[in-house]
Order: sequence, then C-alpha cells, then structure tokens
Amino acid sequence: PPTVRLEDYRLSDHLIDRVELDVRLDPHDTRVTATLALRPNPAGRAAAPLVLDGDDLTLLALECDGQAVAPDAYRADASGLTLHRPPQRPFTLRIETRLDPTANTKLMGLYRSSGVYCTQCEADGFRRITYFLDRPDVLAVYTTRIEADRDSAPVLLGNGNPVEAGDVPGTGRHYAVWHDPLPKPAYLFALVGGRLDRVAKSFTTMEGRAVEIAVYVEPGKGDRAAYALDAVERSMAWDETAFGRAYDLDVFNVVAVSDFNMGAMENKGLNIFNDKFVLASPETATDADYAAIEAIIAHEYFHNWSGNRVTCRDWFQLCLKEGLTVFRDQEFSSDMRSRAVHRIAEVRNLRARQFVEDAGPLAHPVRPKQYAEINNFYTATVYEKGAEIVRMLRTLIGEPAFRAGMDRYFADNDGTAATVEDFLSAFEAVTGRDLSSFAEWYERPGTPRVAVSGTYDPAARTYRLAFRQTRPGAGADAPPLVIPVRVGLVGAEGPLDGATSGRVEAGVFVLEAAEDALTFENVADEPVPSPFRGFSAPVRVESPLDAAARLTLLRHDPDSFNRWEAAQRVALGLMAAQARGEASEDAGADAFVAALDAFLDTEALRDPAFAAQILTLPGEGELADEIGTDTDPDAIFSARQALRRRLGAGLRERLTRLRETLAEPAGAAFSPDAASAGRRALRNAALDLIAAADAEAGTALAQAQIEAATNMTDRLAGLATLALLPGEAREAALTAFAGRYADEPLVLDKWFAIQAMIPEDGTVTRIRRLQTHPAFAMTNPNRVRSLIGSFSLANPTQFNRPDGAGFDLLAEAVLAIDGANPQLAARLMTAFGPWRRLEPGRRAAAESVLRRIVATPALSRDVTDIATRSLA
Ligand code: B3K
Ligand code: ZN
Repeated sequence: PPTVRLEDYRLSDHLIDRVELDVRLDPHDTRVTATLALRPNPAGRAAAPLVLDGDDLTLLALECDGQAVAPDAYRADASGLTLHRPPQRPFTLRIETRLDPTANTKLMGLYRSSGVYCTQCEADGFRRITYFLDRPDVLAVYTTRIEADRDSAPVLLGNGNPVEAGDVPGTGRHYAVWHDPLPKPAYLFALVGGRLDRVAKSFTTMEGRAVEIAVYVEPGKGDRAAYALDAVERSMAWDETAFGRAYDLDVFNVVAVSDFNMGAMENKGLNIFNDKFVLASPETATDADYAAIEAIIAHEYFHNWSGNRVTCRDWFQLCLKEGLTVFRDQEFSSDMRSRAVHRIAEVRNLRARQFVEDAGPLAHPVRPKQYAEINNFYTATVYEKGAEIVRMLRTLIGEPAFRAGMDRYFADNDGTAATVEDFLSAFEAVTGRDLSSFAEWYERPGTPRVAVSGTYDPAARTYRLAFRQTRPGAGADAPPLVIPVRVGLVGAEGPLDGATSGRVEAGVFVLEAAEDALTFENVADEPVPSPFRGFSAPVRVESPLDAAARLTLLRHDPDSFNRWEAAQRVALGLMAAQARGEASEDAGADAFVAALDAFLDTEALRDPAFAAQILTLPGEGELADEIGTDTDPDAIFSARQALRRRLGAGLRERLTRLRETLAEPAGAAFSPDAASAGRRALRNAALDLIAAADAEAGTALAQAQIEAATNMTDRLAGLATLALLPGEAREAALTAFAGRYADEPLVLDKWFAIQAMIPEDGTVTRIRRLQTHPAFAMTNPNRVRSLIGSFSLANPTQFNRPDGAGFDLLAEAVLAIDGANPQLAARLMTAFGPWRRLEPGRRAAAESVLRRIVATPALSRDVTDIATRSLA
C-alpha cells in the first residue's frame, strides 16, 4: 500500500469556508447534496487542480457556480473527484451523491446500527459521505439539513445548535437543520437519525451560557443513562476549574449506538458512543464499567478543546489531541477517585499494552513518521505514552507553569490545526525554557531503560545515586532523553526527610545526560532509594535492590505508587525465577507473604482499593515482558498460579476475615463511588486468592457470592473465580448467568469474555461453539472483541497453544471479518504483536499463521499493514 510520510506534508491548494449539507436519509438510497464554498489557498500552488477525496461514492450530479460541470472538465469515480481547472477565485461546488447506509458494514461514514442512522468520520470516513478535502487542516463552518421518515427516525441530530425543524408535508417525512458556528475539520462531522429515548439536564457555564446536556439511548434504557449524564456534567464543571475551559454551544448531545468500531467519538456537540460506555445500572455494570464510562465521557467531552477548538494539522500529530486528552481524562478521574489508585491503574494499562507494543514489531514513535493506514495508529503508544509525555512536561516545569502553558496553547491555536511544535512552543513561551531536547520523546519508538544504583558512604554520611539511560535500538548518536525522576530516600524506620541534594528540586531530579549521579547529604544510615515516584517517566527501571530493600519501600515509602511498585517487583522476581525454572525452596515467598500480612494488618481497612491493588499480582503479559525472550506461556501461567496459591494459603485467615468485615450490610443501596468500589475490589481480590489456594472453599464462596449478589461487580467476580475452577459448579453458574441475562447483549459480552479467558485446553472448542450462539455476531464489534479479542489478548496459554490452534482461531476470525469490517479485523490482528518473543516452537507456529494471512487474496489495507509490519 502507498505510504504517507510526515516529511511530505503540504498545505492544501484549496480551502473550504462553508459546507451546506442536505442529507435525505433512506435505508438503502440516501441522497447527500453538499454545497461547498471553496477558494484557492493563497499559500498553496496557483492553478492547481482540485482533488477531492471519495471512498465508495456514487456521483449523481455536479455543478460549479450553478452550472453543470462539463464531462471533460472533471473526473470522478468511487475514490475521488478531480476538477481539472477550478476557478482561480472563490467558487461554489454542488455535489450530489448517493449511498447505502444499510450496506455499510465498515462502520465508517454513514451507517445504520440497529436501525439508527449514525456516522463515524475520523479518521477518513467523511469521504464516504461526499467528495471533500478530507484532511484535518481544512476547517469549515457546517450547516446540515437532515431529513428522514418521521416514524422510524423521530430524533434527528447534527453538530452545533438546532436551528429549525418541521414536517415535509404529505410525505410522512420530517427534517431538522443544525448549524455549527465553529469551523471544524470533516472528521468531526456527525449526524444521527433514529428512534431513541432522551435524558437531559441543564448546565450553566462559568461564562453564563445555558447548556442543555442530553444523552440518547435505545428506547426503554433511559434509566441506564443517568450515570453518563452525570459524568458529562461533572466533566464540564471540571474543565472549567482545572483548565479554565468552558463549553461553547447551546446543546451537548451524547448518543449511544450498539455497533461501533471503538469506544466513542468526539464529534462537535454530538458525541457518538459505543453503548457499552454509556449504559450502566447496578444489575448490569461492574465498578470497572462505571469507571470506564466516567473516563470516556470525560475524554470525549475534553476533546471539545483539545482536539476540536484546537485540532491537528495532519494525522501524524494525532498525539497532540489524543495524548493530551488522555492526560486530561486521567487527571479528571484522579480527582473524582483516588489519585494513587488511579495512577496504579494507568501504569498497569501502560505496561500491559504500550510497553508490549513498544517492544514488538508494531512499535512506532508517539509521533509516527509514516503510515500506510492511519486507522492502525490509534494505538496505546499515541494515546497512553502520549499522555505520559504531557505528564512529564508538567513534572518538569511545575503545575503553575503547566497551566499557564496550556492557556497559552489554547489562546494561540484556537480555531486552527496545530502541530506538536505549536504545543511545545506555548510552554517555551511561558517558561523561557528550551524544550527541544524534551521533544525527542515524540520521535523514537522503544521504552527507555534507566539503570539506578546507589552507594552509601557512612563516614561522609552521603548517598550517591547514579543513573544511566539507554534506549533499545538507538544508535550511539541518539541524543539522550530528558527524564524527570521524582526521587527520595527511605530508611528502615521511615522516609529520610533530612537527606537533601541540591540536584533535587521539589522532589524531582532531571536526568538529561546518558549518565549522571546525584549525592544526598546528611544521610544517617544506609537508605533504600525510591526513584520514579508516581511513575514519573515511562521507562523500565533497572535496580539491583534485593527483595528485603523493596519490602522496606512497601512498608515505609510515602509515595503510594512506589509502595505498590515495590510489591509488584518482588512478585515479578519470584514468578520470573519460577518460570525460568530457577526457583529453589523459596524463603522469598515466605518473606513476601509476611510483608503482605503486615501491610494488610495496618492498611487494608484504611484504603481497601489500594490494598486490592497490592494483592493483585502482575499479569502473565507483564511477566512475559519481564522475561523478554523465548517465553513459555504455560510456565508463566504456572508460576503465577503458584504464587497466587502461596498468597492465598499464607493469608487465608486474614483474607477470610477481611471479606466478612468488608461485606455490605444487607439492604444497603448500591453506590458506584470509589470508596464502595474499593471495598468490593478488596473482597474480590481476597476471593481470588482464597480460591487459588483452596478450590473447594473457593467454589463454595463464589457460589454463595453469586447467589447473594446485588450488583454485577460481585456477581461477575464470583463467576470469574468459578471460571478458573473446572467442574460442574462452573458450568451450572455459566448456564444460569446466560439465562438470567439472555436479553442483555452487554452482559452476555462479559459471559463470552469470561469463557474466552478460561486457561484450559477445552477453550478453543468452547469458543468455536460460542461463535454459533444466537447472541453472538461476527458483525458486532462488541461481541467480537468479547469473545475473540478476550481470547487472543487475555488468555496467553490458550491463544499461544503449542499446536497453533489458538493462532488458527484468530486467523479464521480475522479473515471472516476483514471483508466486512477491516478496522475491526486489523485491531484483532494486533494480538500477534508479541509473537517473536515466544519460545521457538510457538514462534514458528505464529509465523506460519501470519504468513498465511499475508498471502490471502483481497486482504484489506488495514490487515495487510498490521500483518506485514508484524512480520518485518
Ligand atoms: N478520536 C476517536 C478515535 C477515532 C478512531 C478512528 N479509527 C475517539 C477518541 O480517541 O476520543
Ligand atoms: Zn480521543
């Protein structure tokens, strides 16, 4: 496929100032008339032809300034429209196209989801609606008239503010006109038409604007939209206080649809959501679902400034809106919940997805330099590592300067399409600092390593802490990164506050050279270093600390993140040794159990959510990442099981007591708030460990919990525990669950996922059977991700079966889906990412499946791109 390169960026030769769309919705024969006010770009090439993008379009009519365009003056086909000699002055094009929303299985452009008309235009779906300059640096003011059958589509929504609505007499049809006063790129265009229930509330902005916030959902599900509606309101209020950003239209609409390729989309004034991230009730949603809904609602809302008011010049700048907006939603969630616990969740996610991506064949810089298919670059690297870069910037320049820089960025770039350079220059302007070395973070793939080692001098009472940074694959000429290291020292009895170093300012040391060291004065006893507090940089830390020193951090570090990190490192060390077959009779595990016991004694009831994190061991993926090469997923699984069993046995009494103490009083009303969720999380972490140590007791406890559950979190946790314990009880519980939720597709997704993750030989067969279940559909992205996605991303032993049956299952699904929905197929393909680090037998099996996929005729560009890069 042709490659698009950042270095080839050129301004558009034409601009579009205004767009008037007339969309007549019909299930199979939708007519779109676009009236475009165009003009030559004074900064572009004079007399250039006008080349409009198109994808799968049928042109019905074309007029320029009111005249039909002569056949020899243009060329149009499904994939574009060229006007050979466009006027050298402002002119108007009127383009009529026809489309079939029902046949649109790619879920890009205008399509139907359970009968509801909706759109998805990012990154390049608008060209599937009309011919256009479909690039983010062409900003226009849109007016949209939507017309549809009144019975089947009583609700008609567009971007911006509603202007006018009415009947089309004698036709059974009606229309609505929407006007969006703020110029925007085409990827932010949206419309919706359908039968939907509405819940709404009013909000008054700090500028005094009255805003009507509304959430639209499938009829009958209005009561499940209350939490999302509340989250929008909290997001609006938070962006005012935290960033001084007010909403700018009279209405803010959120629509939930059931067929959606990703989580949600930030279309101006009309966010469209995967209903999984809107609908919630205690009976159907887990605490994790509530948290995800809150975060994604916030994320899309925050795009209104970071993405919409200031958009991206080109798709290479995607992190400019995505990394920044993830950072903003993470800050929001941290303020709404527990900051320490949220940080742990962020880092778990970063390590599980971004570190793995960055270590494999799909690694790319946060600002990629080239792409064959842009939709494959909505990655953990662009989003999550992108957010870490913004966070590091704040750590480097401090909170007040960061806020001033953000204000400056929004002020200087409002209404424009910006670049990463524009972003950094706003912070240079307010701080007077040169950020050119810092910018290196955007340019290269790979997770940096920082080796940290300390030397204590008892006579001088000094402690020298040395740092050395390296980057995988970076040549000797690669400039070092600017790495903020939040650091402190901890002694046997607690934090060493008396120790100081001139190189540490406000708790932060800045590592700018390949090697550097700092010296703490006034250190009475040999300390334990605590670097990268709060995970101050997205690096892998290499430190020679032994388990005893790490357990000192677990006990005394004032930084919660590093307390958790210490426990994780000890667990990783124990599991990695066991998986490599190095484990002897380990006193190490006993010391770990004892430390956790002591920890729980003082902390479990003070902060149950944090304690649950401490008890949750690193996942199999992280362990594979730690081992690095020639990994054996079965050995990894057994090592993790062994440690879970050990913790469950060693902490048995305490965990049992905790479960009793933390039980909700009978009849208590459900609340999704962080404190209640934290109590549930700790009870369920305890259940998991008890069951690991004692299958019989675990089965009984899980059954009782399912029986008594008054919410989905507890019910599903019980089921997840049973899922790991083969036998009658499990199958009976699965059957009962499916019966209870037969009419709840989003709950059945959880049921599919739990079974897809069973780490047993029978799972491939089970999945093949589930693929024929009436509730399963290869055309619905949520169903596919639940069954096939969970299997390939969250069931390492079975996906990576030595006989290749897991790889075959994924390959078959990818090929079955690719023709209809290439984006979904390509997303599934990324599960092959870590294939090269497998042991030789599995590696060969994965490679042969990948080669078979690449050799398949008529493969989409999306899948071809992932498969070829995976093999490169
Ligand atoms: N911006 C969208 C993602 C679009 C993905 C296109 N393949 C959602 C978000 O990040 O907010
Ligand atoms: Zn986003």
